[in-house]
Parts: sequence; C-alpha cells; structure tokens
Amino acid sequence: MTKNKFILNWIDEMAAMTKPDKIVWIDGSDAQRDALREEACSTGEMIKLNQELLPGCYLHRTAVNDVARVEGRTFICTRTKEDAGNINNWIDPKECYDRLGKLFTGSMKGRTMYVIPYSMGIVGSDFAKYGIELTDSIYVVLNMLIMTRVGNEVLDAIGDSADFIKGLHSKAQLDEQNRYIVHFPEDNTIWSVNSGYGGNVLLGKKCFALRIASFLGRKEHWMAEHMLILGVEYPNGETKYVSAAFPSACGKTNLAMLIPPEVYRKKGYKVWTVGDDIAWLRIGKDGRLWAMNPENGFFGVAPGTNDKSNPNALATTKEGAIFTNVCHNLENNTVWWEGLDKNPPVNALNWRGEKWDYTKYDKADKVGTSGAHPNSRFTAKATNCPCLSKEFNNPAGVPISAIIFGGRRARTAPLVYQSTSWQNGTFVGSIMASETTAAASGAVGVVRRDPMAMRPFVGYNMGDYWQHWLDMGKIIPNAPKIFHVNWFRTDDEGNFIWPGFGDNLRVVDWILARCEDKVDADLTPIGYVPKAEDLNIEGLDISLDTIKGLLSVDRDAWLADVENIKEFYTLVGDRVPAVLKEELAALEARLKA
Ligand code: GTP
Ligand code: SPV
Ligand code: MN
Repeated sequence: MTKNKFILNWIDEMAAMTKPDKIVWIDGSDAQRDALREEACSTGEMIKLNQELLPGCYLHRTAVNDVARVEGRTFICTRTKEDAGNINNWIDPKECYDRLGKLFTGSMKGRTMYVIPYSMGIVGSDFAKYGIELTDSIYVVLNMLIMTRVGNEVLDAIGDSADFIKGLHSKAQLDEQNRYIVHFPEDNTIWSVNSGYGGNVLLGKKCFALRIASFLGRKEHWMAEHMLILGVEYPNGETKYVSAAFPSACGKTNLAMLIPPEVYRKKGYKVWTVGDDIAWLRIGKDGRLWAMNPENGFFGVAPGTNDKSNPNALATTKEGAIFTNVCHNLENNTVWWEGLDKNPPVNALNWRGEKWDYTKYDKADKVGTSGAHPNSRFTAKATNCPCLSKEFNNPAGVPISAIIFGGRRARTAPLVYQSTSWQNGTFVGSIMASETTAAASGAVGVVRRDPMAMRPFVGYNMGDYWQHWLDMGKIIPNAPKIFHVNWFRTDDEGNFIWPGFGDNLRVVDWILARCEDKVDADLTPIGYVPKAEDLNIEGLDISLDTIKGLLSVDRDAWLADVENIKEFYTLVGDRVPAVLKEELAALEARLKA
C-alpha cells in the first residue's frame, strides 16, 4: 500500500461516490491473481478453459450490446470546446463531472472496488508514466495484469507525488444509453461507465496511452501514436526498426509479428516484435526518434488469426490468455474463431453463449451468424511471443528508421509510396483514409478519413495535433522517413491482390533500402513509388504487371479523394496548419498537371 495523500484522498472520494462494499488493492502477485480467477469463475464472469490444452486460459463474454469501442460516446472534456476540436465529442468538464457523478453514485454497491496501480512503460524508467484504475470488474483487473505492469512497485515509483493518471471505471448497469468514456486531459482524469469491453474499460490502453498521453506529449515534446514497432534483423546481424500506424483491425498485430517469406528466411532475415498497438516516441540523445511500447501484452483481434497468417500471435495465446467473445468449443472446452482453421466445432456456443450451428454461417450477417464476434479478442502476455524483441524491456526503446502509415483502400492508395519530406509525410498522415472495421461500433466497410490512424484517439484538437507533428519535425535532428502502404487493394471480384501478411516484409525491405538511399524510385504526383522490378517478388506467384498495377496512381481517383480531403480539412476547422493546406493545393496541382 501507500501513504500517498493524493492517492488515498482521491480513492476516499471515489469510494464515497460509488459506495463499494469493500476495497481491494491489487498487488501484482500470482496468488492474488489466481484467487480472482477462481472468484470470477465461481460467478460465471469467466469460464475456465481446458487447462491441459490451454493452461491459465479463460473465456469471457461481454454484454451483447457491448462488444467494441463506442466512438460516439467517447468524449474529450477540455475546458474549451475548441481545444477538443470538431473531430472529438465534447462536454463542458463541470457539466460532465455532474452528469457522470450521478451515474457513478452508488454504482459499486454490493460490489468490490479494485485499486489497480499500473505503469505504462518500464517501472522506474524515465519514460514510464503511472496510473491508478479503480474498477468494479474482475475482468478488467485480470486484463490489466496482462496488458500493463501492475503492483506495489508502481506505488513505490509514484512515491508521494501527485503525478499519476486517475482512472475510474464502473460497469454500473451496462446501460448502453448511459455509456460514457470520458477524458479530462487537463485533470489527468479518465471516467468510464456502463461498459465492460476492452478499449472502453482497460483505461491504460487507448484512454491513457493515446488520448491522455497525446495531450501530454504535445506539452512535453514527444508523441503518443497508434503504432506497432518492429525490428528487421538482416543476415549481417544488424537490426533496423520501423513503426507503423494503421487504423483498428487493419493489420498492426499481424505486421508486428510477421514471419519472413521463405526466400528471406533462407537468407537469414528475422523479424522482432517490440509492440503491436501503441508507441511512445521521443528524441534520443543521438538526434534520432526512439520508440517504446508502453504496454506489456497484446489485445489482439482473434478472427483471422491462424498458424499460417500469424503463428506468433497464436503462440502467445496458448498460456495465461483471456479470450473475449470468441466461440466456445464444447467438444474439448477450448476456443474457436472464424479463420482459425477449416473445422468449426459441431458442439459449440457462439460469442453470445447460445448453441451455435456453423452450417448457418452467412457472410452477409457475420455478427448474427458467426461463432466468434468479428471484434472478438485475445489478451496475451508479451513475454509469450516467440519473436519478442530483446529490446522489449529496454526503457529507451529502439531507434526508428521509418514511419509507415497505412489503411484499407480497395482502390486509391498504391501498395507503397514515400513522402518527399517530414512536412509532406505529415500531410500524407493527415489525409489517411480507411474502410471502417468491427473494432468500433457502427457500419463496417465505409471509407472514412482517419489521420495517422488516430481519429478516435487524439486527446485534443486534430489541427493542433498536426501542428505538433510539424513542430516535432523541426526539432528531430535526424528524423525517420515517412511512407504509406496499402495491403488491401482488391480486384474486380473483390479479392485482395497483394498476398499480405509475411510477404509484407518485401515492402518493408524496400522501405528500409530507401532509408539508406540503396534503391531508386519514381517520383509521382503523390510521392516516390518503387520501380516494380525493385520489389523482391522471388517465390511469389504474382506477375510484374500485377505489381505495376498495385503501384499505379489513378489520377481521377486521387482527384476525387482531394475533394473529400478538402471537406475533411473544413471539418477539422481553423486550426489546420496553413502548410498542410498548401500541401493539399500542391498535390491537386500536380495531379492536374
Ligand atoms: P487493433 O488491435 O484493432 O488495433 O488491430 P490491428 O491493426 O492490430 O489489426 P490486426 O493485425 O489484428 O488485423 C486485423 C485483420 O486484418 C485480421 O483479420 C487480419 O487477418 C487482417 N490482416 C492483417 N494483415 C493483413 C494483410 O496483410 N492482408 C490482408 N488481406 N489482411 C490482413
Ligand atoms: C483498437 O480498436 O484499435 C484496439 C482494440 O486496439 S481496443 O483496445 O478496444 O481499442
Ligand atoms: Mn488498436
């Protein structure tokens, strides 16, 4: 425990409001974790899976109306509306504390309040930041124990300081109408009520490590980004690192854990995972940009994960994992999801916990007919990952050679292109777009602008965020080069043209070669595009002409996009940096030339 008055007074205040029957401090011990697992199983909150096949693994189902982040109910409550900006939802902070205070009043009656002291980053390191989450959910506690570094050493590291993020979560009644995920960046405070789903309630993740941290990063001259971090080890033993921002469910975990294609493996290439979702980036003493992963585990998309697409991710889930909203295979008390293998279990419960008939599966109604929810997830320890980088626990992180943006675009974006400068790269990030996925509630497959994959995660005004990117570019002496990729171009039948997954290394290889001026490129209106013959397609069943098609820039499609970008910039409002508007005008002129 702690004698820290700021912590103790705050907990007293929150307990006076929520009125739990008791308060339990989470110490990070295995014994306490095991007792909580047992308790959760005794109430049905968790299901203990086959301990021979999946030791330490459990299944949890959230409420049927509570299966994804809810962006429409997520708020940034800065004092002025302008500071939150037009892209974020905003409520006046005073009004918001009042409104949510009513929902929290008595919400923990008959329940236990768990106090979770956690660290984002290595406890005690210069780059770590600390939080305390109060919650009435054992599921949250058990997930936080995997996703973050939890326990007494965090309280020791906070000492008597007031510098920690205050997170309050209550499931309350899981009332969809009164669900709120609210951030008060000026108060280092997060309040979440009436949800029990991942990104809404594991407050260290999107709420702290992106929304609050992006706000802090702007003040303190660093960056919090929705990025994976991976290392490519070359046959000569040298390792180079890239970070990549793709929107939710667009391939970060898969790229971060990729297995090199055979031609690369044979030569001795290896890929190492540093992070799969969040990167905190700072300027190192050497003038380069360094990235560290503040998390301690993976909260990954289950569907589509299999021993071909992502064997490393699958391996991480074999011990100590929590599965959320997947299919329960009653034949052997294990789990299943669409895309795991071609043998759906005959005797099984779907993600809702109902008897499931796999023969009724209908692609047009995935949510209604699938065994696992399209946004079902696994929570797994980073240390379970077979390709975890030996730098994972290095508090300084790793030096970044390239930043890669990407999204799901059936047509417009080529397989890869390179920006012409940091400023132009910031522009490329600002105009990112992607088809929506099941990771957030709402329609799936609709193209929307998602700048830097941060649309749902910037804790302040998007225009100011872009300015922060531009400002960082001026103070990083040796900045990474900025690229854009798209693994998701489709043919006329809607099939993906690029094989993706492990073969994405071929593109990363070109990117890293560009960073060292080892390979030429063609300058197009949107930036540098590879010469088709420079992409290594050895061992791929794909023609040079297909590659040329993947790399082509369709001027008409881009000009249509420019109109959409103009509308988006207007929506972001008057804080869009002037140089980005100039970049947009210059792009349009080049496309029309
Ligand atoms: P979040 O955890 O929501 O932030 O998602 P993520 O960006 O980590 O996405 P993830 O790697 O889990 O991939 C999401 C979905 O995209 C899965 O169904 C994958 O199978 C699919 N996917 C990932 N990489 C590729 C690829 O290179 N090509 C294709 N076609 N699909 C991919
Ligand atoms: C995402 O949606 O980008 C995720 C999952 O990584 S969640 O933790 O729910 O945000
Ligand atoms: Mn994510």
